[in-house]
Amino acid sequence: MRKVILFCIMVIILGGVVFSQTPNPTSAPPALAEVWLDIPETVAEGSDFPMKVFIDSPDSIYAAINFAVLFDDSIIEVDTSQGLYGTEEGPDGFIAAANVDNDEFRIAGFDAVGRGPGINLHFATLYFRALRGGTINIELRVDDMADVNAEPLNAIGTGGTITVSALPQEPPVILSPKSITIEFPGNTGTTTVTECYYGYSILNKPDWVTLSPPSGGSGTVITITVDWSQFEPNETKSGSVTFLNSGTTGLGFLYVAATYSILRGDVNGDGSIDIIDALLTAQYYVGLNPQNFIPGAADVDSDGSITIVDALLIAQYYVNNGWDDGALFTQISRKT
Ligand SMILES: [Ca+2]
Ligand SMILES: [Ca+2]
Repeated sequence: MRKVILFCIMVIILGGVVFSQTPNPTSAPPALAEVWLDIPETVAEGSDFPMKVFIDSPDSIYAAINFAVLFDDSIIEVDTSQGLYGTEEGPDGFIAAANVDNDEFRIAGFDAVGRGPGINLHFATLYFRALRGGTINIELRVDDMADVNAEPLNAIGTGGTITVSALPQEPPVILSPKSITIEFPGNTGTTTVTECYYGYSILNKPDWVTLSPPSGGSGTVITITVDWSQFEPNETKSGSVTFLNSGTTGLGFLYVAATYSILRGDVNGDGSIDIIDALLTAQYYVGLNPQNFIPGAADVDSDGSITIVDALLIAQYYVNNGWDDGALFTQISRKT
């Protein structure tokens, strides 16, 4: 019984071979089609890169294809945010569906009139992202391919090799200088990020400083600006800004010290006490809002308010080349 079955199978197989060759028994079978990947040799870690799919089909019009790209998904991944789910049809391509399943990117498509014959036909562009350093093989597996007559088309898939170059490893954010001192009347200082290829962000900082830009990478010059309105006269504050290395979760620190060292009576902060300071204080008192006026330096009699008395005391200082609070108060009390 087993022989009979085997015989029947042989007849069917032979019959199929004979039948398939019957229409034109003298013609050569069509040349093998090839589906291949144009893979960049080297890409940088963290970068996006395309891979083009080409088809060589010298004899046949291809009209349907189902293939998969296989790769090490710990090194690269499909960037499904680009194109149509990580794919884009080439001028000689057609895509009906695409799906990523970890290390396998499957693509299928059909076209009623087909494309080809020809070689170097650009079927599609696939978009990937390099995750980390390493060299991997990429395989292209053709599962099904058919010509425009819906006859199976013998095809091989050819992949290749790609090397992802790793970025330098650096745990913390390195700054130069690592500490800065800012003194009134200036309010800014700078530091430069010297090593942070993955980019930095600011984890925390004192509320009296702002940093610009708040994120960046190697080579970024950061300007630190002090808000003097949060200081009392002659107060010194210090604190640390903590930077986070986005790639390695390493930290970096910048120590900032700031002193609001104002001179009592020097209301414009130019380093000397003169009649201009008296004038500005008088203007402030009558509501003229003079520019560069430092209220913390103007209440020279420390009574909690800025009045014309403070302006007079500053003028007195200028004339007497020193404070003479008692004498001035005597004069004022006589007038009142
Ligand atoms: Ca002054
Ligand atoms: Ca006062």
